[in-house]
Amino acid sequence: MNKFFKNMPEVKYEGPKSTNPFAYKFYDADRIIDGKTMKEHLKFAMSWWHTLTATGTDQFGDSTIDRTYDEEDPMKVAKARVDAGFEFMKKMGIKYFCFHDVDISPEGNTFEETRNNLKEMVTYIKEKMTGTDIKLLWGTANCFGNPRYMHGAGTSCRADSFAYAAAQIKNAIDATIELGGTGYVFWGGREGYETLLNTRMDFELDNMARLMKMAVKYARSKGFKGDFYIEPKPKEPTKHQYDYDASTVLAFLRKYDLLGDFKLNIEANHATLAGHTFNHDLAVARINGVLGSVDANQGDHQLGWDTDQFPTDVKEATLAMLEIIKAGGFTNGGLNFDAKVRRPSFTYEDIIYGYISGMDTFALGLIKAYEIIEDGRIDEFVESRYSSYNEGIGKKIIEDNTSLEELEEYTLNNNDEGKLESGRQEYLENILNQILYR
Ligand code: XLS
Ligand code: NI
Ligand code: NI
Repeated sequence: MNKFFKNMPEVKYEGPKSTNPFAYKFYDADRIIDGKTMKEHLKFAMSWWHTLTATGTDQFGDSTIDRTYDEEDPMKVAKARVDAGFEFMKKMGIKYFCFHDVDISPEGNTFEETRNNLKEMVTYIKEKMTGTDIKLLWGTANCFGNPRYMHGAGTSCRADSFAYAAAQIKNAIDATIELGGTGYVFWGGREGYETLLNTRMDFELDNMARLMKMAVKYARSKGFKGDFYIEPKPKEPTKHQYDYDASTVLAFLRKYDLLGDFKLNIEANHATLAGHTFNHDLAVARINGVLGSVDANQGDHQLGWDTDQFPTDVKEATLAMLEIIKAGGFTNGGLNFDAKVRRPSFTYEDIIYGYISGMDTFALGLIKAYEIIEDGRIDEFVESRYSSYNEGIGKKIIEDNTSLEELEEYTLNNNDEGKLESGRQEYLENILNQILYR
């Protein structure tokens, strides 16, 4: 059990006063809040890629982090990674994980070799899962890293690249089903464009939908009952990503009649790159009934790219949890930390600290979100703000029981428009801070 995370104790809840760096201060897995345990509310998941494979490379430098787990042969490294991952999840009390095909298994020299590697790794992971309560939250295919996807995958100008992506996705779906995953994600890393001078946008979007429809048809035929997700992101790697934000993705899903099978996987740092708050994109998903799963991380206010940091911002987490609670909580989805330790944080301990910060931040967010709901002042204010629609002409408007003519008549005879009331943003912000910091 203690091969990689040596000399590090199991991480347990010790409460806010603890100074033990290897303890949760707020995440108390079995604490019941509103009839559900914290672990059921939050459904934390480990991201295979950032946690077990990412080595700290960036545009300016090589790896700073060794993730070879004392092995050299790629399949042996992949298996050691599974051992390390399960050791880590058990130590942290994390019950779910997520992966891309290439995170769990190395690419071979031919597609057939790649496919065989994946099958072998799925068998290995399945054995590891046996006898544990660790589950797969979602799987996905990395159709962006390999140079063959330089023009896109589903949106590539090359039919062979489209076909290769389809073949890869078929196998990633098989892996997801075999491991009991309840979700399958499409994050279109290269599904976008750099310039309209060489791009047929309509053609590419039609093809992207074609690929998704084939994926749904195939997965359903194999008995997959989970959700498909699109993960919106506005830019990076391409200049114009087709899945810009929650609203853009919703329009796409409606146009291509995919709403019955797809929900959204909202990522914090992607929402902020789109110029929104995290809770804005969660709210857009919620009010449209498609809030499926969440990639929890945070960006950096001074940097304009996807920094994928572990969340530490309790206010942001609280506002996010409010949306998730209002959406009725997670069913097939959960909270995946699409987050990585910083490049100079190269030790195994650093991964543990990263997850403790993310999990404590969201646990505190959950607690504070319920405190806001129980306090009731914010909800009460919002309720009263719209009260002119509870009777009279307002009621007629929201019951779709009036017309421009009637409203003109009403306005002509209305000698008393009544007084407008303050939006009270500052009053509400004071309540929020009072609850967050008491
Ligand atoms: C990249 C994405 C990616 C997806 C899965 O920005 O967040 O990690 O979550 O492909
Ligand atoms: Ni991201
Ligand atoms: Ni993500």
